[in-house]
Amino acid sequence: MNWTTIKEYQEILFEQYGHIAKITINRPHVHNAFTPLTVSEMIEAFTISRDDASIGAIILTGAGDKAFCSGGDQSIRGNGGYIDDHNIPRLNVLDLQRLIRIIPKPVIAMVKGWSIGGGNVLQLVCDLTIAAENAVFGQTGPNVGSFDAGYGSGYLARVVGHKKAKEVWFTCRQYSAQEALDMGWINTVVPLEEVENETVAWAEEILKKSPTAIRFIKAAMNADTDGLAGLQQFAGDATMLYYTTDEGREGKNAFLEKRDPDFEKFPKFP
Ligand code: 2NE
Repeated sequence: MNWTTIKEYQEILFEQYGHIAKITINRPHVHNAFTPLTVSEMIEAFTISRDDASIGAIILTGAGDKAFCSGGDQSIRGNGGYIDDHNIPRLNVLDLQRLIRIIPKPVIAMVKGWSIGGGNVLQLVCDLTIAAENAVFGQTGPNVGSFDAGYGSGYLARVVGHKKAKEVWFTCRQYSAQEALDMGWINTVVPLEEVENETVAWAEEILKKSPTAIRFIKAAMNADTDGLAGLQQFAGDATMLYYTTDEGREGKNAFLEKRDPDFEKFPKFP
C-alpha cells in the first residue's frame, strides 16, 4: 500500500492513502507506549483528519508487528500524570479518547501484538477494531498503580458486559485475539500479514456508504453511552443538517433582512 506522509512528527507517523488517514504511534522500542508528546501529536493529527474533507476514515495503529500500544510510558509517570518537556504532568490521553469518540468519521484500530493498559483503552474507543492473530488484549492498571475508570471501565462494560469487564480489570489477564473476538471486544481477526489490507478494505467498504448516515449512526450510538455530552454531539450534527435547509436559512435571512420570518411554507411532517 502506497502511503504518503501528511505531516512529519517526532513520535507518530501521519499518512494518507486515498481517502484514508493512518496515524501510527511510532515508539516501538517501548511497545508504542505513549508520552504527553505522542498524545498531543495524535490529537493534532486526528484534528487535521477531522477537518480535511478529503479524509473519510482514520486508522489508528502502532509501529512494527509487536505492539499496538502498551499504554502510558511508565518511565515518565510522575505525580498527577505523565511528565512532559515542561515538567507538567498530563493525562491528555483522556482528551484523545473524547476526540476519537466525537470525530464524525469512522476510526478503526488496527492491532498487531500488545494492546495493553491505556493503549487498550484507545483501541476500545475506536469505532471498529481489526486484529492480527498475534494481538493480545488486557488491562494492567491494578498491577502498576493505575486505572481508567472512564471509558476504560464503563464503556468496556457496555461492550463486553459487566461480568467480563470486571474480570478484565480485577484479574489483569491477557486475552488472545480470538478470545477478544468471542467477547465482542473487537470486530475480526486475520493473519498478521493480511491485517493492513483487511483494515483498508473495511475502511473502503464504509467509504462507499453515505457519510451523513455513518456520522449520525456513530453520534447516536455514542449519545447512548456518553450522556448529555453525547447528545450534544448528536444535536450538533442535527443543527448542521438544519443549516443546510431552506427552512433553516429562512430564519437567518429574515434576521439579516430585518423582516419577520415566513415559516408557513415549510412542511410539518408527521
Ligand atoms: C506489554 C508487555 C506485557 C510486554 O511484555 P514483553 O515481555 O513482551 O516486553 P517488555 O520486555 O516488558 O517490554 C519491552 C520494552 O518496552 C518497555 C519495557 O520496559 C521494555 O524496555 P527495555 O527493558 O527493553 O528497556 N515498555 C513496555 N511497556 C512500557 C510502558 N507502558 N512504559 C514504558 N516502557 C514500556 C509489558 O511490556 C508490559 O506489561 N508493559 C507495561 C504495560 C503497562 O502497565 N502500561 C501502563 C498501564 S496504565 C495506563 O496506560 C494509563 C492509565 O491506566 C490511565 C490513564 C492513562 C494511562
